[in-house]
Amino acid sequence: MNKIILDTDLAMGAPGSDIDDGFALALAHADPELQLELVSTVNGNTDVDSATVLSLELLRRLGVHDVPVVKGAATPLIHPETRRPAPQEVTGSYGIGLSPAPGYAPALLAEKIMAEPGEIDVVAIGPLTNVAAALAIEPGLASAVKEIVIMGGVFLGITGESGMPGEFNVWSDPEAAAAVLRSGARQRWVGLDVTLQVRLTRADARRLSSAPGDFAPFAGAATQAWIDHQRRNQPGSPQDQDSCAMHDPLAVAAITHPELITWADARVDVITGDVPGRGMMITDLLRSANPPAPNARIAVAVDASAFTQHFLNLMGSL
Ligand SMILES: [Ca+2]
Repeated sequence: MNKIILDTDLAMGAPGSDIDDGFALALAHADPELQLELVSTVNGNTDVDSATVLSLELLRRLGVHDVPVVKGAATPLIHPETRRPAPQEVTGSYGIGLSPAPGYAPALLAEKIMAEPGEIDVVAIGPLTNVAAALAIEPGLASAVKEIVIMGGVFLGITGESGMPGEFNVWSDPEAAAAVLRSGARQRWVGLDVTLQVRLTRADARRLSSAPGDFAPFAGAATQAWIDHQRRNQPGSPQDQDSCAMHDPLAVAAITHPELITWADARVDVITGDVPGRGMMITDLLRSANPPAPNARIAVAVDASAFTQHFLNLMGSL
């Protein structure tokens, strides 16, 4: 059994919102080899208050009543002015009657991991603000965490967008990503190089919609809505393709099924500061005569059909 903490900017459930964090949470619950210890929320795709109530709401929908949710960072490390207000139509409508755990995500993350050194993986599927803060408040964390598995980065290419040449989670808080990369913690990064290849089609969404259970039909409808949203807003982009990428669930799957992915050791740095390359990764694949010391393992290829089979099998059971 693998104990994990899921750190997420979950938005699934709110109309027109991104869905892959929600699927990642569902996969963490459905995988019999995973034990979800804690959900921590972070500003990213959505504001942190919305992420918190939507996480509580989704756990209720999944019938999970014993996993605490704790609220984390409301802004990136160095851009507090980017804080977004929590929309009343979300915070007033979801998670009614449920409460997050007291305290703050970085503190609870550090406490849980230090209480069981070498036993807990962190799966980080939003900006890395909470993880960086946890590493800062508890210097022993980098060696006590079993591993940090991150959905983030693009290592072998670029997005082709000048406004966001790197991947969203890293671009949102590259200073936090740099802190994680420099921490010495064992870490694997699952980036756009592979996550754009694992996709749900409209046919997959229809199959989910017609499955029994509470989650699958809800998720099927949310998937159709998200594919429609991408088609309207990013037509022809790698995100679109009339299907949607399961970025975050692939990071969860990497814990129990690392064989789905081809990994490479690398020395990774990230461009920080308010510069045009903000959030881009500099990836050294250790091929020179005197390579630098590796600090991460990165995903370089994926068996997309094997992932989709694993994923849909488990989703159909919810
Ligand atoms: Ca996410």
